[in-house]
Amino acid sequence: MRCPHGIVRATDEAGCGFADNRPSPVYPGVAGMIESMQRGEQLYSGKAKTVYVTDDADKLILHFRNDTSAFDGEKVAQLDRKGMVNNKFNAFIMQQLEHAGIKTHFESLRSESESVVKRLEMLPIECVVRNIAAGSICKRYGVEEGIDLNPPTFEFFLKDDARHDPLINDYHIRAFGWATEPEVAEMKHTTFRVNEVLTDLFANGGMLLVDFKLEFGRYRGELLLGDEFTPDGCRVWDEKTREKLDKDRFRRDLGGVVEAYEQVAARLGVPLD
Ligand code: AIR
Ligand code: ASP
Repeated sequence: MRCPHGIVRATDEAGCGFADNRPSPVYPGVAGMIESMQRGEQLYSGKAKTVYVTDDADKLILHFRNDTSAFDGEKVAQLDRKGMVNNKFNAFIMQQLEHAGIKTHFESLRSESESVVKRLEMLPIECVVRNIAAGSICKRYGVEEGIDLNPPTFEFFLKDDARHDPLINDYHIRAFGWATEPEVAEMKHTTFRVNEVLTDLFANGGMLLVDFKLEFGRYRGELLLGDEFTPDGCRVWDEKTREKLDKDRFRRDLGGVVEAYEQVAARLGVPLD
């Protein structure tokens, strides 16, 4: 059954969690929309998510764990509520992007810390757009954190923890067969489009989207946005104070990591309960 917001729900009575006067796109509460999809064998376990096969060969279940890691897995910790927060945060962002015409793998929330997604053939590439200098770009080029980047920069990284995700370019991607030329063009185009959509969204919540990382995969001849969009994979600062509200709080031992993620969620209107 589908509510007027397009959210699949178990019964007619179960609301989708949205008042009708809410601006679309809308976001489903977990209640009333637990999918009947069976969780099968574990396919892969990453640093913060575990991926399971399902009874549908085209679908996977992502389990967002409480584990958090940084510096390519060198620093790890367990943070209460993080799996739940990131699962719901990611669902919200993916639906905002879908609403803006960006194709993603997201299907539905399955539980507090699980989502159903399309099974993609992932490309081993990370796409990073930066609006403000922070993190590795500052170290690499000796620039000061906080400088506005005009135009926003784009970088490809190879997804390879053992090699510390080296910076790569279009030629490496094509020469080593990590993606095709049209896919390279589409990844860049879509990542900049995501930047436009999300920069506005975060600005409405009084926040600066400093930078973020996306991953893409193939699905039935198309390239879809995969993986996740959460405060683990982006930098977000308070617009006025420039307080860090993302995984840099963990990387730099600033404390209040999940509290910051919850604050970002609240400012964006992501329902967490
Ligand atoms: N990122 C890249 N690899 C893993 C992650 N999470 C994200 C960071 C940051 C952006 O990509 O969270 O938002 C750029 O990271 P860096 O380290 O290159 O400055
Ligand atoms: N390399 C990323 C970071 O430093 C992700 C990770 O290592 O888990 O946060």
